[in-house]
Amino acid sequence: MFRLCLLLSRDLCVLPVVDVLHQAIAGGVDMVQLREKEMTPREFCEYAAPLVEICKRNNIKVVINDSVECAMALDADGVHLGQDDMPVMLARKLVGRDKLIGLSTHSAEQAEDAACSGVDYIGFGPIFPTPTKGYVKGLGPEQLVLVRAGCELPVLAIGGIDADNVCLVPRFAGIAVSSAICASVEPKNICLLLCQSRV
Ligand code: TZP
Ligand code: MG
Repeated sequence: MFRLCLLLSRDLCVLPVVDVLHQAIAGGVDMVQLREKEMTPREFCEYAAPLVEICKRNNIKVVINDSVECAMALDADGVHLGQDDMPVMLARKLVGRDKLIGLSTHSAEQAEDAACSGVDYIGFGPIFPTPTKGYVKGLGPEQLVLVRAGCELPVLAIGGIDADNVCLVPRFAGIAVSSAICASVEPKNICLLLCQSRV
């Protein structure tokens, strides 16, 4: 089970991305997802390689958004897939049993389907509205109870979570957070606050 996953996106960061990562690690994140939608695979691999190394040195799990190929090339801990990405079964064939596969889900039905799909954890959201992905409406934290009823996998609540609303997210769920950490001038303190809410 993961407590706090940082969704690290360079363009959201106000501090240098390496500083954000170091501060987030110091603040207690236990997973990092590298999420870049605009980079070419070449740019991404060059950008991500040192970040993967920092996570490994600090024993923090690091997963790559979308790209099984980049995850494998970088020897990351795993890959995070969306509903329209490579089917989980095929991704598993490529990455093997020892790597993590996460899957984004957006309804209790998708979470239930994920339960027997071979993934290691699910993301569920958006919990709250968030400009990061253009969601003007959240599903609401209470939906996580339905998700839990149909899916025993570790679940990361995602979408619009910050230090003010995190208390509304049930504690059986971990949280995945991007802008509240990346866009802060004090990422470590935000992470400490977010982590406190999970104990
Ligand atoms: N999937 C659902 S909401 C979201 C993703 C990738 C964005 C999360 O970013 P933030 O800034 O924490 O809302
Ligand atoms: Mg995706």
